Amino acid sequence: MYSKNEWGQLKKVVVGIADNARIPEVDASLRHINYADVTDELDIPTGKYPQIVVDEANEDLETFADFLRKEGAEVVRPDITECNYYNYCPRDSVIVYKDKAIATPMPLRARRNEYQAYERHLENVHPYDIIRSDDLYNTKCLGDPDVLALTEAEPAFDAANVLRANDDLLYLVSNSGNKAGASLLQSIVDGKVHTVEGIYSYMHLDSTVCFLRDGLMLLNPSRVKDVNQLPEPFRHWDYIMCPEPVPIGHYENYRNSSNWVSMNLFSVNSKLVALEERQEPLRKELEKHGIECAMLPMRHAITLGGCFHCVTNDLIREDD
Ligand code: DAV
Repeated sequence: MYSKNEWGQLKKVVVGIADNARIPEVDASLRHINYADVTDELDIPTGKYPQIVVDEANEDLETFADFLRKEGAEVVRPDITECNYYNYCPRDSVIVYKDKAIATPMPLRARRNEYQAYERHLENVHPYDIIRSDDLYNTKCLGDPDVLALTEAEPAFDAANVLRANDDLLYLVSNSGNKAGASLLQSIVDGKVHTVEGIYSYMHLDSTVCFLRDGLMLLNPSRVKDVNQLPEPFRHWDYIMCPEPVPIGHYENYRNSSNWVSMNLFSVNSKLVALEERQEPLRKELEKHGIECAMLPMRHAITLGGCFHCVTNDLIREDD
């Protein structure tokens, strides 16, 4: 059985790799989903990431993998392949839940086969592929942050739009996941999919909400002002409002996330998390709730768009 929450004792995990990471040539999907705010397409830096970024990211991923091994987890890695995007964030391409591993219908065309780099570590993976015709991308989103990138033409979502809490799953409707995607997920999983809308329009849920244990979550106060913006049953959970992130910078004009990737932590269990090493204010808050923090480097979390939650896929955890 696969894991079904974000916090049970970790047994087996995929940790990403940065080799061959690149920004693909601009097409309708990349333009609308990742760069709707860019006025001039020529400002999008396509091609391979600089080697220094890849090397430093790999060093930090290795440090993180060593830490997880010392905590008793089996760590597996994606194969090093030529890629159209990257294998740095295995979180985005597959959601495991109870008896299922679902390669989600990712809306970015360049990412459609990304799960294959670690498919051999999964049992019974179901790929849900889609056409990704131009109708899936809403041109009205260009330059208008209030308009989402995806239409409802076909179900599309990244696995990272979802967080698992035993029998409940929280699904963010945003640029990287539409409502049809939530319905598709609901038709596959044995759990209740709750959608949340209007709190964050860009990529993924895991720099906005983080589940720490059953009944306790970390919230991004710039996106969630009131717990009642969340669906039941999460309105009744205790929560920690995340302190302002300590900025960690990014490499030249490569910027794939906000500073809030600071709260993209990864739980070894409900009492120990891996946290980006400069986030001391968040560490203090977590410690008040009995959660110890391993302060680890992830120098290119903003450059590449992912910290410890994004760069993992926690395949097996003990029930909790
Ligand atoms: O807050 O910019 C980070 C992406 C997480 N996968 C943000 C989204």
